[in-house]
Amino acid sequence: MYRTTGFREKAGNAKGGNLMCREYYRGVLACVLLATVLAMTCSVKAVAAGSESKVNPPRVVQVYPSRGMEYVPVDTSIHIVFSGPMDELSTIQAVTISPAPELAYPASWQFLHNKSVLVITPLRPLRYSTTYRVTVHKAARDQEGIELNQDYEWSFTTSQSPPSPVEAPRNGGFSTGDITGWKWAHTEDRGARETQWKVVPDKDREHVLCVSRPPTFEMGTCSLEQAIDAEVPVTGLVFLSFDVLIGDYTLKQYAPGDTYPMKVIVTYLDKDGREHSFVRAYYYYMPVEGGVAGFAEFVEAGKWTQKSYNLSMQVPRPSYIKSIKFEFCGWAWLCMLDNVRFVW
Ligand SMILES: [Ca+2]
Repeated sequence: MYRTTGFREKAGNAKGGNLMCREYYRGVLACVLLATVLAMTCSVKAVAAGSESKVNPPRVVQVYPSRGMEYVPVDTSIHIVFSGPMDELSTIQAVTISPAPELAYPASWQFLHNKSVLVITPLRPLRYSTTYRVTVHKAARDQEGIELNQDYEWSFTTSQSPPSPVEAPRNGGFSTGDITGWKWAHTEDRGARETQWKVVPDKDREHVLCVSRPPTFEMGTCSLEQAIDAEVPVTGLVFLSFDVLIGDYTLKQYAPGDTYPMKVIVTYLDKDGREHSFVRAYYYYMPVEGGVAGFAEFVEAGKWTQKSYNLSMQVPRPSYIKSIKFEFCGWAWLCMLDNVRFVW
């Protein structure tokens, strides 16, 4: 109300009690008040500055994403609407975001509407399924050098990671009851007993792939392969996961020749189009001689184990995945596989 009084006195003095002018200025005052309520102080200040020395501290009047908002797209900008024009440097320094997105100065910081709106644009998308807390500390000053009354803080939560655009590989859970989508190959000596695949239930799993070979005197190998032929994002995570179970097997010597009861090979291209392989092998029995390769991992026999690999950590990282292949090798074995999945 002091604003009204101050203005009226000034208006009154200036116009020497002219009633029409008073009415006119009352109308103007109503507009000024409305404008104040709407927090458009840039125009208010021009009117009010001459009439009074006391000025309201700036404040945050609106934010986007709004307080408590969920499912916010990860490529959002963060908008902070102030009650009036702000001092750029102190305002930028007064804003903290947790967890911290990747920001560049000055590219990520844009002031609009006579510097009353700050738009913060991270260099990369925010994380999925993450609650971000934004704080505008009271040290943010307006163009008159006046700080906020108090810190302003709010948070919002980003959307969940979308599923991969394609199911890769197809039928990775063998839910079709067979190996649709996969290419099966096997090699044995002539007359030797063949490797077999079958899709079977196992405990609470409805369909798992079981690859087995009965005891023989000759070495044999088989493989299950699928072309993926998919570009993967050059930033962000690329995961491969699957569940593996290794039963009893006769092979106890893994080198030379990298013969393991089970091996996974992902063939991919880097951003320059060069081909690379990601290889992991699984074993249970300690080698009788020769040791194991660096890419071999011990797994407990007869127990489902979930394997998950962050392929984006490979150097160089994949930009195109060509294929995935599982190899089985030895004189006799029993391996099970389920839930083969790429996620990016
Ligand atoms: Ca399954």
